[in-house]
Amino acid sequence: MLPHIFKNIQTNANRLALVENAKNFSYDELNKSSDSIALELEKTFGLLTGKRIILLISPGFNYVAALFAIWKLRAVAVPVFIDLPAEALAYYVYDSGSEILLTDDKRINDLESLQGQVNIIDVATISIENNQSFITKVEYDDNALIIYTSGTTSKPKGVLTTHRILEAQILSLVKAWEWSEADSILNVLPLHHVHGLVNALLCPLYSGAKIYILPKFVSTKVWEILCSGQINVFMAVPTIYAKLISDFDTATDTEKLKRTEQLRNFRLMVSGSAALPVSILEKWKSISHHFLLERYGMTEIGMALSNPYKGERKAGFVGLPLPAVQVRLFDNDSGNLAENEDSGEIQIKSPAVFKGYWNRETATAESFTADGWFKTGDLAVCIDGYFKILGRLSSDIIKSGGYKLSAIEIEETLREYPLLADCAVLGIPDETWGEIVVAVLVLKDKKLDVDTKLLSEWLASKMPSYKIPKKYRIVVDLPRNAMGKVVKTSLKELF
Ligand code: MCA
Ligand code: AMP
Repeated sequence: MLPHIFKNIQTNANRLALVENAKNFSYDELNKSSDSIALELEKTFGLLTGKRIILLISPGFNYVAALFAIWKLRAVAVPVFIDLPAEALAYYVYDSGSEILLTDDKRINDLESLQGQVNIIDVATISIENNQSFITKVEYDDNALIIYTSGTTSKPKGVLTTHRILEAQILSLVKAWEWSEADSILNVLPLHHVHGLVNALLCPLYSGAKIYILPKFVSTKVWEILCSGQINVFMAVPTIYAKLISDFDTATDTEKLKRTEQLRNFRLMVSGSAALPVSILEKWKSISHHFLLERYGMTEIGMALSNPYKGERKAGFVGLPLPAVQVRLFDNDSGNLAENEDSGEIQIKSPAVFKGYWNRETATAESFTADGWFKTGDLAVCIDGYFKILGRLSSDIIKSGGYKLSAIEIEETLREYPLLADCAVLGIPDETWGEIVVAVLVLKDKKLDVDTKLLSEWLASKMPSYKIPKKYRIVVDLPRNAMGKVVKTSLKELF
């Protein structure tokens, strides 16, 4: 993927690559800036081949320049959530074995507690040397990226991909969705996940297209850029469409007409990362005249299923296998493939499947069948060739606003709170977020109460804010089955 992108950067040197905060950056500027960062890092730290480097930079030019510098150095980029508290960051530094953390002025002053554990570099202070280029020896089978994902174990695991795997993920979408250099996308997604990073950043850069980038989703700002006449592609999670719809509903009739006219001109609008409710699809269709293209993917496999770019899109379905992706539905009860229209676990083989979980051989081996199919943990049916997601095999995985959250991880952190004897974390359905995280608490001293505002503040120092429960209930004891396992379904009634 990188060799192609760098050729592309040179052939497209004068083309506009990124627009951030009304400032334009060409492909050439990206190239030069990433060269300067790579030169500076190599000068300071020596050869960095295979070394992991944490990327804690807001979405924008500096992020992309730093990412390319890491790749030019043949190092491995580890992007993390930009607002991650320092205490939580320490886990990613330790787990990935990163010796360098690249950041910018937004975070540079609040990372003191990490001094001594990792070398912290503010990329914005590296001066751009226009007359010196960095000669990269990057290869397709170099490790390229580690993206952390929550699972059914307590701590997030790093999903490792090489440049070859990344290129397979990109090419499949470039072909299927007909990306070209004439495209211009608005990217409002976080860049520590595949959706924002691969689908909405690397696909356009691979194609020589233009990216309008926002560091954070702000509904009014997004509407403004969508209606600027500069954009023809948009991708988001269902929650973002829900938020845009509720903003649209408050606009004047003239404004509504203007927005509708602008959206009509788009080439492509995509939804993914979580189930798109048909109500949102219908409402967005009435606003934009676009039948959202819903697709299905996962950090470990890139995108696997997609409604067609040309051809029939079906509401409530995630479509058909993407180019080079083999998909099967496996009935884990019978140990056979699901037949006819029966449900089964989605299992995948493709050149876009990850290399393994970072430093976790057992977990990697367990995530594949003996004959090499990746087990997604998602349940689906296939009707007339179109796949429909029915849910997850594990109820401990929660999808909120497109983020995958682990109930077990949140529970383990909660249990460290001095006033709590036990807890159970679950996801409950929510119109805007898909699901929201809620927690049921058992107190050590049953006569006392717990201030849940203080509890949330305590959690905010340990985990990203999107993992913090939005509601709490206190019970005397958690209901358990004969095996001693908490019966979470009965706890849902409390909410
Ligand atoms: C923000 N909050 C959330 C979430 N996001 N809580 C639960 N779930 C969330 N997803 C918290 C905030 O920290 C804040 O907490 C409160 O909710 C309100 O925040 P608000 O400002 O209204 O939200 P926001 O900042 O507008 O964020 C909503 C969002 C964001 C834009 C939908 O969550 C987002 O960018 N989601 C996209 C995630 C994504 O890209 N997932 C892809 C991974 P407080 O009030 O306490 O401060 S999946 C993937 O990559 C696979 C491969 C795939 O298929 O795509
Ligand atoms: P992540 O592990 O964060 O990459 O999220 C991947 C998970 O998101 C998948 O395993 C699915 O459970 C879910 N997902 C992604 N796209 C869709 C979709 N279109 N419909 C339903 N679930 C989806």
